[in-house]
Amino acid sequence: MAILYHYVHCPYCIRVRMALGHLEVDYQSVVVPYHDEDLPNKLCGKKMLPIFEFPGGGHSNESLLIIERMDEKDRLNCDLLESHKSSLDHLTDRLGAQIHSLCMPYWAYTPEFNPQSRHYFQQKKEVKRGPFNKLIQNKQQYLDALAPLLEETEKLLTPYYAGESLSILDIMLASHLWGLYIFPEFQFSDKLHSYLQPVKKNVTLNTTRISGARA
Ligand SMILES: N[C@@H](CCC(=O)N[C@@H](CS)C(=O)NCC(=O)O)C(=O)O
Repeated sequence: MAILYHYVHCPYCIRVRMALGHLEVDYQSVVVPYHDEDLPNKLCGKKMLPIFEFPGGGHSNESLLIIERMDEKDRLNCDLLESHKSSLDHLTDRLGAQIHSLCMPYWAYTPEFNPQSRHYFQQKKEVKRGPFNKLIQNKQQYLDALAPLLEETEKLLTPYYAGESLSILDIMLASHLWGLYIFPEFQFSDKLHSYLQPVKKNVTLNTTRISGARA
C-alpha cells in the first residue's frame, strides 16, 4: 500500500491529504515527529515533508508531483496549473506569511507535537519569525495584514478558484487557509467559510494514525 509521511500542520502535507482523499486513494498515514531528521533524509535525502511512497515503489517529496502522478484520470484538472500556478503561488505565499505567524504558536500545542518535537519546531521557526510569545502579542499586526489578502482571495472565487468546479487550485488554496481554523476567535467571512466547507466535504482528510509523536 502507498504510504504518506507527513506533518499534520503543514499546508503542503494537507494538500496531498486533501487530494488523495478526493481521489479516494487508499494509503497508510504516518505522522513524522517534527524533530526526526533521519527518516526524511533516508527516504529523500532532505528533511522535507510530505513524502509519498508510491504504490509501485519509489518516493517523492514534492506535493504537486505526488498529486499529478496519483491523479491518473485528471479528476483535479491538473492542467490548470500551467496557467494559474504562478499567480496562485504568489497569493498563497502572501497568505502563508501571515497565517504562519498567527498559527505556529498554536500548532505547536496540538497532539502532533510532544515536548521534544515542540522544542525543535519552536527553535527552528523562531529563527525566521522571532519568539512565539511575541507573535501572539503582535497578533493584530498579522490579522491586519491578512484582512486585505482574504478580501482579495474572496474576489477570485467563482465559486471555486478557477470556475465552477473543484480543482487542484482549490486544494492548494484551501490547504493554506485551513490552518487558520486553529486561531482563537478567528472567523472566516461567510463567503470564505462557505467556500471551504464544500471543499472539505469533497476531500475528506483521511484519518490520521498518529505514530510516536504523543507526549
Ligand atoms: N515544495 C514542497 C514544499 C514542502 C515543504 O516546504 N514542507 C515543509 C513543511 S511545511 C518542510 O518539510 N520543511 C522542513 C521543516 O519544516 O523542517 C512541496 O510542495 O511539497
